[in-house]
Amino acid sequence: MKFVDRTKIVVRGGNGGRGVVSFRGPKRNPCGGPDGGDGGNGGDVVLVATTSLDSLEPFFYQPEWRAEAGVNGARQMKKGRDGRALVVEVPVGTMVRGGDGQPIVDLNQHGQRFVVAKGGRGGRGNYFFVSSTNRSPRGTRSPGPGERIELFFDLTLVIDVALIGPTKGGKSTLLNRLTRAHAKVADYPYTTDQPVLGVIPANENFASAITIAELPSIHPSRDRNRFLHHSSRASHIIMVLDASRDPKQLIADFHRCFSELRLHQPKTETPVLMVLNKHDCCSLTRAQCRRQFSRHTKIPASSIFVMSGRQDTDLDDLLAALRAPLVKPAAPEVLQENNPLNWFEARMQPISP
Ligand SMILES: Nc1nc2c(ncn2[C@@H]2O[C@H](COP(=O)(O)OP(=O)(O)O)[C@@H](O)[C@H]2O)c(=O)[nH]1
Ligand SMILES: [Mg+2]
Repeated sequence: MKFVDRTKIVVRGGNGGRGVVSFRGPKRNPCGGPDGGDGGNGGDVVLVATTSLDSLEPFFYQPEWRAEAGVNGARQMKKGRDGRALVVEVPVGTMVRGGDGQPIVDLNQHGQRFVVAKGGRGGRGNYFFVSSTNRSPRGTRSPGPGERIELFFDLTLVIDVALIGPTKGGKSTLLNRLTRAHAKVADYPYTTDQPVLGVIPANENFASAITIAELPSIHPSRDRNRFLHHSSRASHIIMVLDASRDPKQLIADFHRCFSELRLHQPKTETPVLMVLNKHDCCSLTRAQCRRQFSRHTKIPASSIFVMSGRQDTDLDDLLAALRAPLVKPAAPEVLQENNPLNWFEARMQPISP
């Protein structure tokens, strides 16, 4: 599956149905009185956030979405049926921007619904215009077109833990150990080129599961590190480093990765845990490794885990640190400054249970 986290789409509400001009009785006989019905309203396009998607891939293949048009009115005052709303599922964590780049809504809760394009209003048939002074109107009101809007989607994964680090540190190995993911493990650089997700299931002691994403390794070329922004909603970041490297290189790896992280994800409150991996190839004891690393980086020793992702069977300490209280996701926010609050509220629909 292709991981797509940015895409542009066009949505259109359905056009309103036409109202008709008609008269009762024989064809075109105004004596029978007008009976032309109204057209139905066009359907809205409604975005719904779901946890069952984790990529914007469907929009990559289908960039245009259109709701159903309203049905035309008919004789005998029959109103046309309203067009059905088009429900478009987007992954939780999708930020929706308008064509001008202005944020519209951040869909960060499962089930959140937002009407992104309104359907056009149905036209009026001539029966609607009957009045004491105009008993046989021949006019109609034209139907409204559905709203057409260009949208940019920006997905930030809603995950609990982000695994980051330089290439070949052992991120994929650790992910596969912690979860049932099948991330590709190989001894060549940049094996993982898109985020890989895994889940640590809930158990009798912990009621909630933990979602972990391995983000592609940090690259010397800055523009290839934009995946790091996926760590911004995580409650923990784990940086996996290769402890078997020369100590100077290890510290340099840490500083390089840390400054890249801050560049793409400036939120400083997310705790960063350090995994010094490949201890099996390291000459120092675990305690020495931890002490030395802590001294040079000022990272507290309690946040440093020296391990061997390949050999260790006991990952309980790391798991206990991850189970520490999770940061709550932000509540839905009003984002579009140009639009008044009531515009926004009218479009935000309640989350169905
Ligand atoms: N000796 C040793 N090798 C490891 C350990 N963890 C991972 N590796 C190896 O390091 C290489 C890179 O691992 P990988 O998980 O793909 O690293 P990533 O690029 O950070 O995802 C692979 O050949 C792994 O088998 C470990 O704890 N000890
Ligand atoms: Mg990998």
